[in-house]
Amino acid sequence: MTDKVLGVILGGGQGSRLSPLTQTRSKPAVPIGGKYRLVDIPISNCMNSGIHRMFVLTQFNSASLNKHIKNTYHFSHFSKAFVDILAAEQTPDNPTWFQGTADAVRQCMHHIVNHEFDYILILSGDQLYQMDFREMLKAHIDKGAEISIATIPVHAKEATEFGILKTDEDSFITSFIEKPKADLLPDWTSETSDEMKSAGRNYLASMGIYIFNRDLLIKMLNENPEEKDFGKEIIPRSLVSNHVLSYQYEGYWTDIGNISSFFEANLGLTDELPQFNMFDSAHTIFTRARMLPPSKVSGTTLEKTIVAEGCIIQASRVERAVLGIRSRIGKGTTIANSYIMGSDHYQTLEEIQEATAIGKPLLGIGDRCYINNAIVDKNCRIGNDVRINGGSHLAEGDYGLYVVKDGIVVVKKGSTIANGTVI
Ligand code: ADQ
Ligand code: ADP
Repeated sequence: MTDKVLGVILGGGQGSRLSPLTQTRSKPAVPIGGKYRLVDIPISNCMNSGIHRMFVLTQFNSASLNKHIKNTYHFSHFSKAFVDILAAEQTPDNPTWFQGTADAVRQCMHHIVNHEFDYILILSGDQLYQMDFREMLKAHIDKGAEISIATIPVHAKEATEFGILKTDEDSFITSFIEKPKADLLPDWTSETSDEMKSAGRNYLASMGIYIFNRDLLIKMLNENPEEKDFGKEIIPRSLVSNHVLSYQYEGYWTDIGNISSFFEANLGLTDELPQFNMFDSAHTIFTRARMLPPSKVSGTTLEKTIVAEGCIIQASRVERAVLGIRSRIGKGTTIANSYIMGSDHYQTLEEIQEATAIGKPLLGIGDRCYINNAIVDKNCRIGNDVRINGGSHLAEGDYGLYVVKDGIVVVKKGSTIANGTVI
């Protein structure tokens, strides 16, 4: 049945919650896990579920997203597979940006309906999880649903950030509220499995993953053009006259829409047994094949560290860190609890000699640095003897070359941090 499904990945509005990582690129292009981009996660979930036709809807059509999709997702001429980007575009009927998730799909519908499909699978672009959508589709069809929503039990302290719902005994949704205020929560508990209950996960949250029957989605988007959002408007209204199924999922799933959740999701990959399994050959995460050289490490103690391809590491110690492609880390440096995204290119020996002669920091992280609780975006030059120590003692804000958010220091893409700087 998966050949009757079209995937639509919501690639993000302005991405302000992930700023400054989204300052120069669109959200789907933000690097994750050392070598992937955010958009690789939903695309890989689709591919591993046999869904090979998808659109990525994005507000900003950045060069890096285009390049990544173009260089990564190649299919045989004999298959119908494609991954296409649809960016917000001005047309005579539509002079505006995407006004919300439903509006994004509405504005792209004239492209989407050119393809044959019975079901449309709508996915968020900023979640980390591995899910087999075939099982969700099977439940949708077997139970005669018109809309299915993937749901997950959550704790009270998270429940206010999600769409929360209640179901009948057949798992059809009877009521839904988008991001309820804390004082409303007592009315919204659900019966969950013993395992979930013992973890205090007594609320059923929407994962923002929807299957719609084609005609119903077209009808709902057309009949009320002022409805901009699935969670706020379309889903609550759909309950009035449609069969909306809750497809409950209890595996690992996390929303990575802001800096601290993005940071934790990345560092979580360094756990001894990470909840998100990158080493599962049944759930390959696809990304660009870059043909980089293997990484070279010298004199470094590595603890719980992910090292992507093409790195040159001479640090003393790296602990609980993700080192992205082409990372260069100098001698005597210590890195802990940090995501170093790496670089888009190497410096030539001549460039290195010239920069060294005038005391200009090299691409990568210099000698004798200490970096803790930080995200260093791509192509940064961190000089020698730099100390970056993130934590709650730092005042939040934008300091030009870096920002502090939730105690995490985020060094902006391409920044040069002078020798001896202390943050
Ligand atoms: P949120 O995650 O708060 O809640 P939203 O901010 O609308 O919903 O984002 C959903 C997805 O759509 C994200 O991937 C986002 O980047 C993308 N998106 C947002 N605005 C967009 C736009 N204008 N154009 C293109 N893409 C856009 C939703 C549901 C909740 C549910 C949570 C689960 O509304 O009910 O619980 O997801 O995370
Ligand atoms: P981002 O990670 O910020 O989204 P892009 O994907 O747009 O960045 O840029 C990555 C690509 O840019 C790399 O694949 C690399 O080929 C190229 N690139 C960027 N800067 C340089 C440079 N100075 N020299 C050579 N190639 C570069």
